[in-house]
Amino acid sequence: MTNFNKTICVIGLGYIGLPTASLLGTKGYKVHGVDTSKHVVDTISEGRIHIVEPDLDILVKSAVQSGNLTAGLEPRKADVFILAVPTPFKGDHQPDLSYVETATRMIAPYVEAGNIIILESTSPVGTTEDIVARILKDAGHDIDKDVFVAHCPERVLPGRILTELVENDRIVGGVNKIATEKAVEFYNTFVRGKVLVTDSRTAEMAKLTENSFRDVNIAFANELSLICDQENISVWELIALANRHPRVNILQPGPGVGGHCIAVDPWFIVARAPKLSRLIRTAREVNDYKPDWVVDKVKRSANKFKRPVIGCLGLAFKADVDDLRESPAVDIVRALISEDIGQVLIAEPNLREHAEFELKPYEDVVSAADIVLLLVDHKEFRDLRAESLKEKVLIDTRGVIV
Ligand code: SAJ
Repeated sequence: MTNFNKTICVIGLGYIGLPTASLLGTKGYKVHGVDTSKHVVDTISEGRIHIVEPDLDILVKSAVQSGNLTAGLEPRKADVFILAVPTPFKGDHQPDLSYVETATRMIAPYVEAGNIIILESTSPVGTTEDIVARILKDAGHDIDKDVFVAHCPERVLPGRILTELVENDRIVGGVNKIATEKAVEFYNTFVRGKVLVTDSRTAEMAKLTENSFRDVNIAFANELSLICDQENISVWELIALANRHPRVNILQPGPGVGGHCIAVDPWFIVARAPKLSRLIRTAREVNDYKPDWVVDKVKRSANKFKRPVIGCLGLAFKADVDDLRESPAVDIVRALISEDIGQVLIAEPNLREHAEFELKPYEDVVSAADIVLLLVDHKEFRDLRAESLKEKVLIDTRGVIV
């Protein structure tokens, strides 16, 4: 398959869809991206971006300027359709697959014999077959002969998306053998990592497994952090020592697990196998409890003061990003304010402003604080030294201040 003259339609221009669309636009494909937001479509059409990701602005600008990337509210006919829409969960931790369903219905009238349809959104087992393939079948397409439906889960790390889109190994699973072959051929045109071959259900489960593995490992670290706090042992020293064993590799504790992936995906396994996934569910509960524990710890320290100034360092869900989705730091700051535990000052060096919180330079927050609460290990905070904070109470949820 040569890229030139091949057309691609990407549905969903968010953190995965936009980098993918613009990358393909610079690899010789003619790409049309679709989003439900007019603001997103207008921004991209002007060669600009609506999300923060290193180097994405340059890539989008060059793809749009070359005419290889267009954006619109409606799909167009294409050789390959890529669905990169959100798959959140509902209040009861059940997956919300309405975006996948809507996106598939949206492309169905544009799909023609010979087309490849790929679901990249992280999805519960069976989604590619039961939603994408079924809707296309109901629309009159022969999914065994004419159109080729496959799942290829995205696996990129925010902050490194453009590198990982090309370098990471990819897992590709079709709803049948021919669909797998067609999808593998497509990914081999732009992926430098290995394209690993399986069926769609295993591909779906593989993605959920990767993020659940990380969640369970972080839950182990977070549980150790509670035990060590009670035992007056440094959990970071403990983990560093244990990790010197050749077969031990524990991740780092923190204020909780955030982001739109690791805090969400394990629930997709639990939803389909509630009785069998006790460890995965417990890990989620352990990680979700950690922000409450941090708030309690601040409260206990605050009791020593009349009305302390609590300096909160960081709001993002992890280091050196501006992404606040599912961020435990935000939940903690909100709880400290709503419970009126003291005067709360907030620093987030990756944001200029925030709709809900007033942000201050981190040096001012540190110098005014009675209690310094480090929530995110941003590079700006890594220079702080315990020695210079010894007049203050220090609660370092990431173990960066030495
Ligand atoms: N965290 C810890 N301790 C650690 C590592 C992470 O508390 O030792 C926390 C972070 O602070 C953050 C959360 O976990 O709140 C998640 O951060 P992350 O860096 O582990 O992962 P994400 O959500 O940015 O990206 C993950 C990646 N998955 C894996 O590494 C298995 C990425 O490759 C996936 O593509 C992405 O989820 C996704 O889109 O599913």
